[in-house]
Amino acid sequence: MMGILMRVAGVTWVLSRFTLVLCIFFLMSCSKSILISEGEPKLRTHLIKIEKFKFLPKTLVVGKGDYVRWENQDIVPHQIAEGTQQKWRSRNLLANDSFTLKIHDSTSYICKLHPTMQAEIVVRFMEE
Ligand SMILES: [Cu+2]
Repeated sequence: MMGILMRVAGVTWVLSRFTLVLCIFFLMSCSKSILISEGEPKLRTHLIKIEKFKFLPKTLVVGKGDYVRWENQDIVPHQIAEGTQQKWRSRNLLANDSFTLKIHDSTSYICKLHPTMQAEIVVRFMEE
């Protein structure tokens, strides 16, 4: 009789530990997902510097719907335009001027005033 009681107590103890470990894992996974959703806003603004007649970075990877802001850090004006079909373009950007655009598709672009300035934005698929 004592043997059976001891065995039942042992199994109960193991089960309770197992349940405790499961609860801890569950809580850890919950808090992690909450942190990720708070720490990574879905839409972001990315910066492209225009410096010494170059777009930096030359290739920028963004999420669909993110914003991109170009900042002209040269002393000469630049004008940003979509590369092949001229779907969009900025006004003339003077020194320290900036231009922001919401990005839905991958695109290549140039400077209308200095067409050798070329760069691209690549839209990556969201993992959800
Ligand atoms: Cu330019």
